[in-house]
Amino acid sequence: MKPFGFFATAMLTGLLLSSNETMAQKSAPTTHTIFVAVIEIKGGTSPERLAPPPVNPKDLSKGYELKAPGEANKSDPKRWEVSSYMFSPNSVTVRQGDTVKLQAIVVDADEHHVRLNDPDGREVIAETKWNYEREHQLSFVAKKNGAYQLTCSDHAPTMAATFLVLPRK
Ligand SMILES: [Cu+2]
Repeated sequence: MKPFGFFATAMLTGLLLSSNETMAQKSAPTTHTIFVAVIEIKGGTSPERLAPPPVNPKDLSKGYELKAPGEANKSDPKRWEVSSYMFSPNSVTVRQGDTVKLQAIVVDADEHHVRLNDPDGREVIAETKWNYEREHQLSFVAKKNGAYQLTCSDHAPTMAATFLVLPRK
């Protein structure tokens, strides 16, 4: 009776293990195509409505710009403007092992020197120039959990996008 009982227990354990293994099976890595627009957003007004900011936004980030009255619009010499370069979207979440393909288009009138670093700060994609009015592609495999950072060195630290990599479920 005992040997049979042991055998039956071993069989049952085996069944439970394989059933747990099935439940813990992870989803297969996938490829995400992310369409990214490289944009410049602007806002402006006149000093009668609101004075220009006391701090030059450029001192906060190279991605910010202030055009003082007289610089923003020749036909409206009082108008002043602030602007910011951005990636849109600038936050994307994927799972570890997924492939991320960026299909970018630069819709502002500037060029951008873009690089990608992994969660440990290591360079995944070396700096490359993205020209205005042109489309650009880059692709990487999200090998590590954590935040991958796409940064433009001309307009850092605000011109950046985060690819948050979560553990595979
Ligand atoms: Cu830039």
